[in-house]
Amino acid sequence: MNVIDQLLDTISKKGAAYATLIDPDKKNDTTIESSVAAANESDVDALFVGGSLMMDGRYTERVKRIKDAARIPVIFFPGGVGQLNSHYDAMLFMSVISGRNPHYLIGEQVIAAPVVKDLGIETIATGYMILDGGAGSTVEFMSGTRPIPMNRPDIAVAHALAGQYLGMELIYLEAGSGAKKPVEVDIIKQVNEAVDIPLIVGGGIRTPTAAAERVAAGAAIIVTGTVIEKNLSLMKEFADAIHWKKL
Ligand code: 1GP
Repeated sequence: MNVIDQLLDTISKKGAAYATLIDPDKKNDTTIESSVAAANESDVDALFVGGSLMMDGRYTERVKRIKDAARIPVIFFPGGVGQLNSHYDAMLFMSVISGRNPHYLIGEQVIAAPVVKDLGIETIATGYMILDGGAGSTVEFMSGTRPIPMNRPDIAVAHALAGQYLGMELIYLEAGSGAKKPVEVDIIKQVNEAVDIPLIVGGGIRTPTAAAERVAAGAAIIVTGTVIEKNLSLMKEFADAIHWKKL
């Protein structure tokens, strides 16, 4: 089964899926194997792998270490075309549809596409929407785009619908890694009512309760990164809160 079908199957069986973000940056060099082992053991459904910045030349080597240790799908969550390599099971083939920067709407994708074809990576078309999480996130800076204000569900709904009509398989509502405030429950509700495709929600989700509230509002996939880096044992609590349909 390909990775998108596995995710959709998980969403239908468990109510929602849980992905842990591992940034293969040098700051995580010593914790990669323990993070992946904890995810394997904690009912995490997928690893998202990527980051906005690469601070040394050993990124690909770390992705290989993640893949070698993982017993769940390793999904590339791209910060840029330079992070492409053969160690991913699939990738979010994303366009930053909340922004008006042509490089991140289509430029990176054109550079990446022939390499993706050559490597044979499964692509999952994803409309990526950056919302204002209050922390001036790295992704806002690196994409050179202005985030959607958190008090404008109408703007978020219009973008998500446009993403669906453009053929996206998923919509990603991103408050930014380390956001002060995660994506508002009300925005998730309104976007979920408007579109028919699954919503990924991430950025600033720090507690299993906050994750469960977002699933109840319509999130199909929850992503956590920062909070897990600090406390691996939280993964199981997040997984239990997100998987509301008990098998
Ligand atoms: C995934 O960028 C997020 O969408 C991860 O955010 O690091 O705040 O969990 P945190």
